[in-house]
Amino acid sequence: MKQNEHIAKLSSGYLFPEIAKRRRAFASAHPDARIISLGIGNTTEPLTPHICTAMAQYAQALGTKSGYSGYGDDSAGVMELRDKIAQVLYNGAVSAGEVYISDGAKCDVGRIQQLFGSGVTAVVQDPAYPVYVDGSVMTGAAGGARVDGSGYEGVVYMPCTAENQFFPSDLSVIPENALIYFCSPNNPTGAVASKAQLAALVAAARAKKSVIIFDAAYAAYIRDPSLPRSIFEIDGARECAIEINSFSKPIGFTGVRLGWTVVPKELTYEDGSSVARSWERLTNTIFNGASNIAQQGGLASLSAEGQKETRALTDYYLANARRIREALSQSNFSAAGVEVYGGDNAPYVWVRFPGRKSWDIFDRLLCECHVVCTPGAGFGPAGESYIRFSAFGHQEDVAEACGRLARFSV
Ligand code: PGU
Repeated sequence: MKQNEHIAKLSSGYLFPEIAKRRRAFASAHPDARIISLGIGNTTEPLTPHICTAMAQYAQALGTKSGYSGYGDDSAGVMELRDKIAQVLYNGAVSAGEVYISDGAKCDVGRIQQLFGSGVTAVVQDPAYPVYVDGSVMTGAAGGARVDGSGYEGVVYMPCTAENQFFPSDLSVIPENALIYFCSPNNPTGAVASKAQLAALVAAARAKKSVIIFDAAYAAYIRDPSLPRSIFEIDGARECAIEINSFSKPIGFTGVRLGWTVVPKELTYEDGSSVARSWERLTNTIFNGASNIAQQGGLASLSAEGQKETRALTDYYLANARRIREALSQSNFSAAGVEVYGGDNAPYVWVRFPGRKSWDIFDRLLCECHVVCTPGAGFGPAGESYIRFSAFGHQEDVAEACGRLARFSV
């Protein structure tokens, strides 16, 4: 049996297991070090009571004749949840039938890549969530070998750095027949695109007959009311965009697993056929629906009580982000020219160390502060010299990590 040639093109392991490996190596050499992880964006706080109770009650009922249920009628999820998402999170800008429940945004990125196949070009913000590029390489959508420090051949990288306020300066690089991955609030930079910026993106995609895969996994962290939470707030997006989203970060479902994808009815292939129809064909074939227990939790989160809990939980992580920002703005950092971005409408703080390598800073923070971050270079060539801090952590751990950062000599 030969290895899938596309998977063979991937030059290194997936970013987060690589980081975990380095952490483990350090921990085994320094068993007394109390390492604090502000690396992977993994939620740490308990499920909230209303949501947790709804799932527990549903799970109990599954143990009765009347409360038991098996597979759903199709893989798209329970209609009540689809409807509630359309109403509560999109104010009716999308319909229940356009909302497809999933086991998480990451899984749906993979299925979307399979949907469009190898004939498309991947366009990404640089830096970007690694799944967009790695997954594209695996499906053969992104050409060739990895060019060290400049990414993969065949992927179009749109640099998003402090110089352009983390929005691509030149959307004309988008080719025809492309899948454009766009994440806002952004992982890793924490930047949120404005309505005008997203309108420009939609116009560019439509002009090039390309499709935007809009990842709104962190929408619940937006506090500035002028910032768009969905691509479907933009006129014309229904003709050119798919939105993926997740319950992981708003309500701590990273382990429970629940997300959704919106495929609007107006979205068609160049021959006029419906993208939603082939999405249904694909998902009904290779996906048997999200856990019914998880779906009840998602539903509970969209009640008035659930929304209150969601707000409190996301506020908790945003307070961590604020604290991390403050620590990194102290004189030991600012005197060395360190710049701090993000963290106000997103749970990530993105930090630039001019003239330094991000893996070097990662190693030094691990060795000297026993704090794990994520090296920016892992998110793409333009992430070099940056590191990402995740705000997902217990408040007391974040406070401890910030204390250690205050003693770090850049
Ligand atoms: N989309 C974005 C932009 C993400 O950052 C993440 C998680 C996901 C989707 C995943 O959503 P699920 O619904 O839970 O599948 N990013 C984290 C975790 C790492 C990972 O590999 O997913 C991070 O640290 O970047």
